[in-house]
Amino acid sequence: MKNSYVQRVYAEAVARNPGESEFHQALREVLESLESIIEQHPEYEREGILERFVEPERMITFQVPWTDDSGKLRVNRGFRVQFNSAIGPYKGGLRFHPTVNASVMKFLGFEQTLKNSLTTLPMGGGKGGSDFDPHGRSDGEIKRFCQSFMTELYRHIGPNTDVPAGDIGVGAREVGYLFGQYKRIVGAFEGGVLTGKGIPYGGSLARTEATGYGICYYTSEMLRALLNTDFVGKTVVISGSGNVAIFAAEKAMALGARVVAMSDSNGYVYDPEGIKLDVVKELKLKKRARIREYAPAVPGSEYHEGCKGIWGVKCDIALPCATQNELDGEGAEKLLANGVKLVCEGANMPCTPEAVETFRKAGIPFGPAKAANAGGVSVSGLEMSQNSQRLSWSFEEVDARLQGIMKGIFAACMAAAEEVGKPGDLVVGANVAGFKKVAEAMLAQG
Ligand code: NDP
Ligand code: 2IT
Repeated sequence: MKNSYVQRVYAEAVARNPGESEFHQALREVLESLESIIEQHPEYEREGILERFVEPERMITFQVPWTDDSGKLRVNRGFRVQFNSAIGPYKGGLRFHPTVNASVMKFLGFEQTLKNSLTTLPMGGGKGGSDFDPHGRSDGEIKRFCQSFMTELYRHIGPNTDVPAGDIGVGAREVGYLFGQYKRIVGAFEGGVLTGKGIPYGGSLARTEATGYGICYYTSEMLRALLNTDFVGKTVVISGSGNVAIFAAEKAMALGARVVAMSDSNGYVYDPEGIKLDVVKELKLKKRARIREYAPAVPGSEYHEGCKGIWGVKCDIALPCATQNELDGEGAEKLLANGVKLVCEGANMPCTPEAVETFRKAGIPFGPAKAANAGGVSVSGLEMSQNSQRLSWSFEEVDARLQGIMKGIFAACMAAAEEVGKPGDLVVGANVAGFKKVAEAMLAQG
């Protein structure tokens, strides 16, 4: 960091949010990218644009009491970070995972602000969730937890103020329970208050697939523009086996690739013949089981304990789709040693700064999360549009719009990177392109 305004804002943000390493990491990467456009716009400093950009507009924490199946009362902590509303109502997912804390919420809300700007749809940035661990919980426990969570959250959200959706540990089932409780409390059917809803009550077709499909549409653009090739015949490794990973795998296969490894938080499976996605879907989406059960079900495949080992599997394309900081410098070195040709982030901030630097030094095309995984929130935006119209579009129509949005995001990242003298640097391009619109909107609104 060379610019004194950027340095000062970063130092102050670090001091104000002590110990919040994920938030610091996201801030540093973005602020470093913005130096040249900050220098071109002295009014940003005068108007405190960066100071406002790095400080959540509102941060809510609350108690979530719920009763487990044995009758014991338990308490978790709930969060909603309303990060930036310059270009639309706060929008972003809810995460239920034991690692959720203020730092994770702020990094995700900050990233979401830029991601949502890139989509071209009118959505500000937000995020929420809880340190609740859904693993091993019965359906009744999940329902009671969601109802208690919404009993506090409802007063902070609304179709024109803040629109949550899913993220890790929150899928269609949880969104359903959350929506039911919201409706019960406010006494009105406000479909646009949550996205990722089930199809019978206002969900959008293709929202389930959107994040994963969008990652592959973005990766296809990278392959075409930067390597003059496509997915056909490529070997792909995808970490995770949740919503994002499964539909990234589905689209990569449909585009002609062979996906040879997937993982969960315990370990990974390697299937040299190509992962059988119907088996993964059955295990992870239907049975909520562990990925290790894939190996006994599919002869010729292998299960390995430990999720980081997946980066040692030889591949052309790596798509980290599980969680933050899952791919570190060591993992990046292993991928390079095995001849990886492209890396594209599906999860939010899955690559550590060391991993990103390793790919950059090696000249490997690298797709940043806030651009590559923006397909999910884009279709959430389209779900809001459909709810406002009281219409629902066909799968094909939503998918066609998603493809158009992802191509547009790629083009915007390339153009912004070029504009600041970093051609082909999609990290810088995504940050600059996302920030410009947010900054202009903040300036205009005073
Ligand atoms: P899911 O809960 O559906 O799946 C998460 C997957 O990642 C599971 O396989 C899980 O394993 C694994 N995982 C989670 N935490 C860890 C961890 N600490 N270490 C190792 N593996 C882990 O979540 P999603 O697929 O929805 O989300 C995945 C990523 O994509 C997240 O970073 C999320 O923020 C991001 N994202 C999601 C969007 C969406 O629309 N859902 C949109 C854009 C980004 P296990 O089963 O063992 O828990
Ligand atoms: O990280 C993300 O973009 C999401 N979890 C999706 C958010 C949304 O509002 O659809």
